[in-house]
Amino acid sequence: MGANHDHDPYAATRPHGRALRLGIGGPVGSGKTALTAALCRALRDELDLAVVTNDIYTTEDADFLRREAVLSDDRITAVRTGACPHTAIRDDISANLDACEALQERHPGLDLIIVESGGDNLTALFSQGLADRQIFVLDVAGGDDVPRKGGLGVAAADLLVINKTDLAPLVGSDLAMMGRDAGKVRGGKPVVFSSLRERPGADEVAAWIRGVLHDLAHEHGEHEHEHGRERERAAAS
Ligand SMILES: Nc1nc2c(ncn2[C@@H]2O[C@H](COP(=O)(O)OP(=O)(O)OP(=O)(O)O)[C@@H](O)[C@H]2O)c(=O)[nH]1
Ligand SMILES: [Mg+2]
Repeated sequence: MGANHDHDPYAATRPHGRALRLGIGGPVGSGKTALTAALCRALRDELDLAVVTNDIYTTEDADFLRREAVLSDDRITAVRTGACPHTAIRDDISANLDACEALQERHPGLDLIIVESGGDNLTALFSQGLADRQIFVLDVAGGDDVPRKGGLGVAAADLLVINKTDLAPLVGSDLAMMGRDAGKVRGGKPVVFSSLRERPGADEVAAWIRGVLHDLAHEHGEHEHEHGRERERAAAS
């Protein structure tokens, strides 16, 4: 499994010699593991991928991903946080960083490491020292007033995913209102609606990740170009 790196279109997205680290956070049961599994299936043939999961006492999320065989076992690492889940992604990120570094050592060509947080509250965000980008997953059955109430996760994540749209008619959630309210607090950052039950491909989220990698490669290319020009100017003077 993993990408063929004879021709490595993503090499330029690793300017610091490591994979992009993507955090996936959100309340308990909103669909973080289901999304992680879907993304592995969607991206594993084009990207060199690994996953870190966080659970308080168990390794259930990692076990699920292994059972589903979304990646080979040596690409899935479980971190047992043993405390509030947000502590491990925000305040003391060392166990997660160690897990990422061990994966990186085992698979030097990694393009992307997905770090799934344990289910938490609406204010839980990843430290930027751990995640380069982050996705926050809400569940429509958690209440259609959640985006209006805001909270750091809803407002600040790079991508907000409102999942389980198939349940909206059953629980009476107003999806249009959720989208409008999320838009108001997110300052133009993207929002995606998903039903991993009805559309297990997570196409839009996978496309967003490709876009992030593409932009990073472009930025890196510009940076290299500017460096080259500086070197030329220095040589000419
Ligand atoms: N109806 C419906 N169920 C979903 C959807 N996405 C996930 N689920 C189900 O919701 C439950 C919780 O999903 P998980 O992916 O385990 O949620 P999680 O956010 O990882 O949960 P924690 O890690 O325990 O916080 C599972 O039974 C999933 O099958 C969806 O789009 N629609
Ligand atoms: Mg989970």
